[in-house]
Amino acid sequence: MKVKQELEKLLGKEIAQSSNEEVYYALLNLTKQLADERRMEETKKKIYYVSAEFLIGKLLSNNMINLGIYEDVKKVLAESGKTLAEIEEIEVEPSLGNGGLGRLAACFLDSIATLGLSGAGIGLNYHLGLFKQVFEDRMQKEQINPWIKDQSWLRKTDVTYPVTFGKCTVQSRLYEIDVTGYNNRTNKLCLFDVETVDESIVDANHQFDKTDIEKNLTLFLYPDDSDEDGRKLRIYQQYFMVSNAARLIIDECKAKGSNLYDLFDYAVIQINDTHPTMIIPELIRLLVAEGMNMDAAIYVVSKTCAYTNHTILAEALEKWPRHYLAEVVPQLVPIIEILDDKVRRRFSDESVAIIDRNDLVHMAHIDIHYGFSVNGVAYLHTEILKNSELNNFYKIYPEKFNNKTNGITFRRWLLYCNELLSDTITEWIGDGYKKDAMELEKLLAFVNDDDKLEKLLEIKHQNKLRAKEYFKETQGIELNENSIFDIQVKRLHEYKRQQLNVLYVIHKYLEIKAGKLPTTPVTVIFGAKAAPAYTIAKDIIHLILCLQELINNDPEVSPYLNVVMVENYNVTLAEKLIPACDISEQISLASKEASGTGNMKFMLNGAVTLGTEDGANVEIHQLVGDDNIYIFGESSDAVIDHYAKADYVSRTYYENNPVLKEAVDFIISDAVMALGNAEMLHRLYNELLNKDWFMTFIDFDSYVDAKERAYKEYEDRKAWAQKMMVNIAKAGFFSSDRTIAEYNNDIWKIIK
Ligand code: DL6
Repeated sequence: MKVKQELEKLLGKEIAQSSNEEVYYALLNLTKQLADERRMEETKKKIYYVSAEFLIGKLLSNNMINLGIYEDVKKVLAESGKTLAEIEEIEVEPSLGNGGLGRLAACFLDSIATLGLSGAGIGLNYHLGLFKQVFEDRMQKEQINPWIKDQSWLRKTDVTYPVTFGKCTVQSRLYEIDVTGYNNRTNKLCLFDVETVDESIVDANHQFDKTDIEKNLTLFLYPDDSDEDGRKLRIYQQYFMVSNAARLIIDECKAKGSNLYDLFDYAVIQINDTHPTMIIPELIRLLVAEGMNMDAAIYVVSKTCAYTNHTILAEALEKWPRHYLAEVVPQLVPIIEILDDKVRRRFSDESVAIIDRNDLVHMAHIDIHYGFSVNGVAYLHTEILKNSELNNFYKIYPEKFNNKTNGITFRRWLLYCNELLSDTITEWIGDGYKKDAMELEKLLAFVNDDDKLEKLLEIKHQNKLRAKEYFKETQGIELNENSIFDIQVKRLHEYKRQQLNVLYVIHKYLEIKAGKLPTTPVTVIFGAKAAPAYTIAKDIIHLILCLQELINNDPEVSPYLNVVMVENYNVTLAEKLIPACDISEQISLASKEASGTGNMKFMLNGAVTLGTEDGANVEIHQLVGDDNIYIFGESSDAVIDHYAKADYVSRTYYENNPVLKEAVDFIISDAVMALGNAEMLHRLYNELLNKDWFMTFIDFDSYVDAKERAYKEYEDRKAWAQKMMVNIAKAGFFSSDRTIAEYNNDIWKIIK
């Protein structure tokens, strides 16, 4: 295809004569046309990945890479005096996800299409997304994040369904976004919306009438659930998502010839965490409405649905009061009661019941009893599910449990975000790794090749310069490209322990003040959004922003240590930060991070992990060996034991460790209080001292040791580059193409 002619045909003029915005929209349309040409006939069986989140990121470059026009477009733009980077600035990042769970769903859609599997994502079209984070007075403030433009990747369809709740019926509308595979088929992301949604009901403080379902249903992802109306709104959203999904799936299967008794030959439904769980009773309800008897419907649905668990945190394993469901979706309650009754007849163990003694409906229990597969997302996580969290279920259904270690798409997280590195790898080992990521292991041959090691260091430096320029321009942030980039970017949560990193920063600050200077300066970079109602998480952000102000403005310290918290961390910012990173902070309390996927992205881009033996860090450790990772902290067994015995007392650590005490006390020191809010800082201090549910203090010493070791070893540039090379070489296992091939072979069986 002649890219220049095609583009100029769409523009009606020369590229050089067109604005960046005109070029962006011409590229959007060209890409959509090409994606459409790659649509293929569907196979009999299709995978439906149902998820509350799809954190898809900007799509233009990713699609152009997958469609094979990326290089040509870049060349053509350059000939006309334009760069792709400036064109991409026009694109707004869709706000359809929150964190790892949503980004995983996006990577999976890419790999499903890349492996040539017939599949679709199904979710909701949130108009205002999660929220846009801004910092005011060194605090997180939330703003609406509208992202839908007149022209976008969304395609309006004619598909609509009436969806009935207890109090009203709404009319849905299906929108689609094409999902391109790398040199392969085009699939779809199906996003349901409600015709009557009204963005104008949201006031300047982000408040809106949570009971006005017709108008608010698809406004926000994860609306505030700190009150009853908020929690019910989440149920409305979940039911709306799954009722539409169920009907779409039934219609598509019927159109392909299913008589519904054989639904499982036509569809497999992957339930992504518990948000889509109601698809099980909803499908049963719809099949019964089609004339099937209840037992047959339960049998068919149980053979069609599979469940992925993404967390062992109790707060995220949803339990809804039965009376909420009775109000919002009364039609499902009798079905859920039948499902519960059948479980109770088979098993006397109260802990596996669906409706508990407090009348709470355990969504995960529905998935496990009435799905045919239950998977965790990393080896350790699945072991914890089998041996402790879900052990009572594992004893009943050992055959259902399986592990699928997460993965990431290398198209976005290497080829696109780190072109310097991917071009260099191609020069060294050819481009086979783009289709078979395990070929990256060929890089191991260069682990003693000085020139190539030097080149890796040079690429890292270039990526730091690129990040420096980007953050200067977009956020006014100054980054020192000659410093160690030590990065922790992920959702803000106490279990992820940003607060542990913060305590180290304070410790380092105090050391520098006392005259102990690091050899190479360090920049500790954070990026994280806190859930709007999560008070302590917002307090942690506040502390980071106070320290940023204090440290970066202290002439004694800032030449050696800087703290940076980027605003509104999202996929676009991740693409800039990850290639520039030296040290990847993966410091969750062992047993709490199901997998992590940021850890894989950093590794692939040549960062060295500093982490606990948690989630997929365990597998990274095994792959790269002791010399190429910094592991610290209590083991997951020890942590689980502490919880069981309830014997962790944070104050004891504080009282017995003067270095830790000094760092903790600094939170409420005059220096910090002068910049911050006393109530927030005291609350955080007291939380750590009196509760510290995620055991920050237990790992403080070993964290400081590991970090000091990493900083010291960074000084030996050759040895560090060798660690980088090994990390990149061993990252192939974490390609989402591998993960999806495993889902297909073990669970979905779309292509045998
Ligand atoms: O599986 C994707 C992703 C994992 O990598 C993270 O470790 C895990 O925290 C995340 N889970 C969730 C669910 N809720 N919580 N917490 O986002 O899934």
